Amino acid sequence: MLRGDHDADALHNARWGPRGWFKPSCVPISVILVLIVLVVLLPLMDGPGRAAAPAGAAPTTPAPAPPAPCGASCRISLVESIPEGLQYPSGSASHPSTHQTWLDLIQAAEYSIEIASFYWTLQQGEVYPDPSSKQGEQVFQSLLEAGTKRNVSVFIAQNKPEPKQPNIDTDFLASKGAAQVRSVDFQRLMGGGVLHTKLWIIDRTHVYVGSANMDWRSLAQVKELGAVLYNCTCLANDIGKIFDVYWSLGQPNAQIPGMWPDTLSTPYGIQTPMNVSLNGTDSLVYVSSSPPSFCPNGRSTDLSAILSVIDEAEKFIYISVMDYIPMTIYTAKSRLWTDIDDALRAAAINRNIHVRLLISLWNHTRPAIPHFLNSLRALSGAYKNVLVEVKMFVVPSTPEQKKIPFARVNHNKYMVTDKTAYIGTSNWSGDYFINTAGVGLVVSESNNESDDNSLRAQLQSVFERDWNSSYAQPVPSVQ
Ligand SMILES: *[C@@H]1O[C@H](CO)[C@@H](O)[C@H](O)[C@H]1NC(C)=O
Ligand SMILES: *[C@@H]1O[C@H](CO)[C@@H](O)[C@H](O)[C@H]1NC(C)=O
Ligand SMILES: *[C@@H]1O[C@H](CO)[C@@H](O)[C@H](O)[C@H]1NC(C)=O
Ligand SMILES: *[C@@H]1O[C@H](CO)[C@@H](O)[C@H](O)[C@H]1NC(C)=O
Ligand SMILES: *[C@@H]1O[C@H](CO)[C@@H](O)[C@H](O)[C@H]1NC(C)=O
Ligand SMILES: *[C@@H]1O[C@H](CO)[C@@H](O)[C@H](O)[C@H]1NC(C)=O
Ligand SMILES: *[C@@H]1O[C@H](CO)[C@@H](O)[C@H](O)[C@H]1NC(C)=O
Ligand SMILES: CC(=O)N[C@H]1CO[C@H](CO)[C@@H](O)[C@@H]1O
Repeated sequence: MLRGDHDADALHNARWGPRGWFKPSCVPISVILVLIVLVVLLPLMDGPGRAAAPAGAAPTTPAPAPPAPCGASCRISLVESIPEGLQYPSGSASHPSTHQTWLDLIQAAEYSIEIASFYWTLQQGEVYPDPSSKQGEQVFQSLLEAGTKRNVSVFIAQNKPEPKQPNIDTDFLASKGAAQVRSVDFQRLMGGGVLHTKLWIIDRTHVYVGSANMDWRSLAQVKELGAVLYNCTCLANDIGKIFDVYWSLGQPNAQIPGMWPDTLSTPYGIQTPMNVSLNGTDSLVYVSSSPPSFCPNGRSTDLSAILSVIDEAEKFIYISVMDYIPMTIYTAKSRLWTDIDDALRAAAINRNIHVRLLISLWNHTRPAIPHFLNSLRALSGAYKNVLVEVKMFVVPSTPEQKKIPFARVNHNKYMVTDKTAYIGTSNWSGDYFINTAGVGLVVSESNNESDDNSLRAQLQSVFERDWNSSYAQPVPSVQ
């Protein structure tokens, strides 16, 4: 962490130290050099770098700075929100809650908290009075305290709110000096889409990535899945570059550059994952990003990550996403978009991979979704060993819970195969891979020995727990 400060120290020693080049005889040259450096660097100094790594050192560095070594220090854990009232048989997979994990992350922060987010309604228990909104309020108060009393720099990149629906939470944090907030305007930058990423980076050392929005319902009333990484500077620095992209695009009048600065490039992608030990398991990891125009050199796009995980599966592909629809649905005219659908059909038919989809059924499910799911399911048995199974997950509600708007849904966005765990932030419709921002954490084991405790194996257990549960129901038939 504080790579900026380390760099500053190194610079300081080089300049003034016993073997530095700053000798009285070269003062005029030095002055010119310093001026050149200032002219080149100053316009770029506006990264989230004050407490974290400065994006500012950018164009002078030919290659991305090597990440801090992680050694065997990285810990990873799945994190879940299980909506109030949902019950599984005892002994089922269970993981730390999003609520507790977020509180722990805020407490752990010494220097910086960077959050990329869609919208903020942590505090809106007043608008939808429900006792379970306490958890969101607690997270909000804890962030406020970190930003005001603990001298932690809080940086928030959010999707630009609609004028009629301001983010009261972030306006408040900014007005108290607790956070610096930037809004990314997709309408202006991309002509559509949203910042849909849900990402936390603490001290460029710990990370949360997953499906949970900055919404009290995401802690108590919506089913969410994510992962938390602790003491993992190498991955946190890589993921920090994705935050830097959002932060730079949140400046007034920002444009998507034709070429991103090299400091935002990454050596880690589909072909060249990072070799890192996670809880002592040798793992291969990379983080993908969407849309493609937000990907500096080396960053794998989220769609290519998903397709590569599908293509590398040898036995099964289990997918749990809220929406699955092979179309673009937020465009003026909806269009067929079959990139993922084709890959799944090819896996089932050409390679006899067992495919299972667990999609959400709730009040806001688009009527088209069951049509596409039934079309996939109908492939089963078309040829020997072709098996595509689909179920829909329903979060039941009491009459009281039914009154909470946009709650009581399985909001998970992940995929697990016999090789790989993919934990994302996007629903699966074309839009998310064309003009909407999201990320995917892709983890596989670097040897072939099956490790019952790996992240992949744990994610498989979560999928099977949900698939086997009474909440997973047949797809409604369509005429
Ligand atoms: C607050 O943090 C800034 C930068 O991280 C540091 O320069 C300053 O000394 C800190 N102030 C206190 C009171 O700790
Ligand atoms: C992270 O590292 C610190 C210092 O080594 C240690 O105290 C802490 O327990 C570690 N956290 C986790 C979750 O491993
Ligand atoms: C990862 O590390 C292992 C041993 O630590 C090594 O054998 C392997 O070649 C490395 N893989 C990559 C992709 O660097
Ligand atoms: C769905 O919406 C209808 C009407 O808006 C409402 O009566 C019903 O309770 C809602 N169901 C759930 C599960 O929220
Ligand atoms: C893992 O198995 C695949 C084939 O199943 C093989 O191609 C690959 O080399 C193996 N990798 C390691 C690290 O053993
Ligand atoms: C990693 O270790 C932590 C405890 O330090 C545990 O909670 C978590 O489940 C482990 N994760 C994996 C994938 O083994
Ligand atoms: C789910 O059910 C299948 C077969 O019905 C079983 O093999 C598997 O162990 C179960 N998994 C979990 C996590 O319940
Ligand atoms: C881009 C977009 O509108 N995404 C939607 C994905 O699903 C969530 C949960 O329903 C919505 O809140 C988002 O608006």
